[in-house]
Amino acid sequence: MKLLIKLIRNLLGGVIVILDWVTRGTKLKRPPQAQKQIEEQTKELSLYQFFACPFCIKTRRAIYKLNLPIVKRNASSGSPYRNELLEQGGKIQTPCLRIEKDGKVEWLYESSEIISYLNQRFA
Ligand SMILES: N[C@@H](CCC(=O)N[C@@H](CS)C(=O)NCC(=O)O)C(=O)O
Repeated sequence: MKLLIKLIRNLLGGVIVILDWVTRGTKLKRPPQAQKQIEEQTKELSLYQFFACPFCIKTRRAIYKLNLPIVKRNASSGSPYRNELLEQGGKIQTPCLRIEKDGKVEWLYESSEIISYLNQRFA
């Protein structure tokens, strides 16, 4: 039964991934110098995520629209990033944005919080 639920969830997630891909439109365009600065700033960010999680898809969509080259870390079972998320972030919940600034690391959970943070900083 658990396996069936997991299968249905992944199938639905796959459908949402495809719908997202088809409908996501265009990325924000910046002058090359501004985009270079963004690339520097986003080096301190990484997104811990599951491929088919609807909250992660929503967050990845915002990242795509803002044209941010943020590294994605797969946090599903068997991945070393899962332990990293649990041990350093505090729980297994995706999406989670790892923010490293001035030698300090912050783990930001909740898709809507992550999207607001990114919009405030990069929109
Ligand atoms: N309110 C959260 C919900 C996030 C959520 O429920 N994520 C699920 C995956 S879709 C999760 O991490 N579940 C824990 C697990 O699968 O171990 C958000 O908007 O980010």
